[in-house]
Amino acid sequence: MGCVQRRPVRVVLGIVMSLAVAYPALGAGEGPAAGAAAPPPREMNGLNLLHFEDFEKDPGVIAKQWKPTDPKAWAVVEDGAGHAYALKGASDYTPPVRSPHNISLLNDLEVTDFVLQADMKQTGKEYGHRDMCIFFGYQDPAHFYYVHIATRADPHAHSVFIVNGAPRVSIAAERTEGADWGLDVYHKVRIARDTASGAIKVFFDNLDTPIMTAQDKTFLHGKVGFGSFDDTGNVDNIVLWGKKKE
Ligand SMILES: [Ca+2]
Repeated sequence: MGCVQRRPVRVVLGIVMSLAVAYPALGAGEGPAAGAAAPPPREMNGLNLLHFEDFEKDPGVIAKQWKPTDPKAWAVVEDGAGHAYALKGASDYTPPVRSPHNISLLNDLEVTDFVLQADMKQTGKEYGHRDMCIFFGYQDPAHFYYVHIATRADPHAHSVFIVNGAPRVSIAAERTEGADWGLDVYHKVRIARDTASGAIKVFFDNLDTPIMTAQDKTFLHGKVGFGSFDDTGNVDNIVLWGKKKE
């Protein structure tokens, strides 16, 4: 009985403390916090909520949900008021064709149309190809799409890419000249995919105007994931709305 009575008090205290820590950070205009996040909307663009991950759960449960190219390169770390999923360094992984080395895929879930959102913080040094990546339409190690968000756009950086049994090819129709990751700051990143039209839209902080667009129908379903071509960074508050592959 003693345990039954005490347990709710601990839970409520935990929630109150999480909110108390998280809200000052938001109020100070420092961008999304790494700690507790409000539950996401059940629907986005007509798509149902399929997955929400804030990395505050049991590490064993989290580990089963993700499949990295090298498990030793990733860890759930303390960050600000809570925890985040950190790509700490180079993965011991050589892709079959020229494409990112550091990938962690959300296991056991394939989507067709989707909206994927996350808070992302780049933790590497500043240079032109300073990047973080989002993966989708993932079929196998040589067939997938990825978005590379980097400081300066060029043929191999800051674009939407397809890996289709050959070294990656930029397929962006429109893109900005680059993105400023800044220092120790989380950015809200969102990818919207519509398979009927082939549309791919990428948003960075501003969720109204995309920083990149593309149109492609090569892969109409697949897994999603996060990572970097060859840098480091943290991911938190991952939300996936979408249609599961039948
Ligand atoms: Ca978190």
